[in-house]
Amino acid sequence: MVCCGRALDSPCTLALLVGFQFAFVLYFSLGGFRGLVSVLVHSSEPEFDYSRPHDVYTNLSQLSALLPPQPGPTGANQQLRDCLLPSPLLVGPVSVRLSSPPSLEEIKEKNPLVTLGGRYRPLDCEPRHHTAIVVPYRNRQSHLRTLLYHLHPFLQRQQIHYSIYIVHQSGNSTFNRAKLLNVGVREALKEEDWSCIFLHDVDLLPENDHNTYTCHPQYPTHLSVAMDKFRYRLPYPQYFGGVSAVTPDQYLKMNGFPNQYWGWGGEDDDIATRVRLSGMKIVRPPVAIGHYKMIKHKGDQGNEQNPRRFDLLKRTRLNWRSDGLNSLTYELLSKELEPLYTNLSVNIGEDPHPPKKKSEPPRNVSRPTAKPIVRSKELGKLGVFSTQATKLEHAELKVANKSSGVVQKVVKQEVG
Ligand code: UD2
Ligand code: MN
Repeated sequence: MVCCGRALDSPCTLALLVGFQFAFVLYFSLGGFRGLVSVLVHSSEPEFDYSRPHDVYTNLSQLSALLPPQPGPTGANQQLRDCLLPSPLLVGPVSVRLSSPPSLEEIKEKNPLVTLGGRYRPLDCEPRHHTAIVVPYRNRQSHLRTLLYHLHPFLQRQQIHYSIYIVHQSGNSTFNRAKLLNVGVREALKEEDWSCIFLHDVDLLPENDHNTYTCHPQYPTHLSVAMDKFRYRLPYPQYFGGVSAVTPDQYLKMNGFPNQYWGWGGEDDDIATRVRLSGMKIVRPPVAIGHYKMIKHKGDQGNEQNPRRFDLLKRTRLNWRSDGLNSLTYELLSKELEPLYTNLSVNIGEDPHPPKKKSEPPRNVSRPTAKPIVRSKELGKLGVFSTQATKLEHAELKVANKSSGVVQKVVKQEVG
């Protein structure tokens, strides 16, 4: 061979060196191993153009043309064909209106086919899916209007049969999201044989109607995989907060959700752990589809960080079979069928360890707005966390530190 001689400065060695260098640079500029794989395998992720979203009410006038229902010669017994899959009404990315939501009356006018209790069923085809949307709630009036304005047309285009349940925690005791979700599931299933139950934060708005509000037959689904507040990435692998979905069977299998998380944080990680402990796993839509915007907000009075969440999370393995759906107690104070939602007002009892009343610092510094920074630390503390998440956590931390000294301060407190 002419080329590969012994000397280091031979043309062959130099070419090899340059080649390696080039490969090295390419490897990292493509985002390491993952990036390289996705380029070589040519990822099958669907692509959407989020820079030109449709109005969220697109295609709905077609549906309204069906009003009033025509009872025809065979009347209401007329057999409907099954709704098509996927729904021909879907448009992909939709714009999200975050500020100054319309009044409830205006929203109702825009959604003439929604019936009392916030229910909808397609008029021209037989729906394949029956979904209850359960929203834990207290004192977020404008967020609720924004959600209703957005979600009703979004869901109607998916041609599913659905109803929206707002589970309102009455009184001033510490907020308990997971317990409210338990109540919502139980009350919704008393009303109807729902095939799927969505657990939905009031401040999250889906941005792509291909993100269908239906359940996976075997496994719990986590839908809000890419949120604007986390720069459209999953903050860490076990993340289950925001919007998720279970079938009644999956819910039973995991004994529902914990009742003991009073205050902010931890409950969604507990739920994710229950999924695993009950022999299931979490499934997700592709990142390109699971886009959400979160309405920016500060911490709520009565939902301060739960200081016991670390201890509770350590005990999920011991507690999940005894704390959950099978230990749920509450008092249903009222059930009102409002035009755009069913309102369940509940007394879920008192926080057994209420936060001590002291002269508090201003509310907006009592807890971070970019949650996973703290939560990743929480899980890291418990030793259930992967190195990948820790890397992400550092990346998030850098971003947050740039924009907010407050976040940095809180993280230090958590870690210290
Ligand atoms: C995160 C999670 C959320 C939950 C929470 C910790 C995301 C996008 N969401 O939300 O799923 O795990 O952390 O508990 O990561 N709420 C009220 N009134 C209140 C307090 C809360 O209605 O006074 C409801 C409302 O539906 C809200 C939800 O509870 O969206 C979660 O509370 P949050 O929005 O204050 O917490 P956040 O944004 O950190
Ligand atoms: Mn929120």
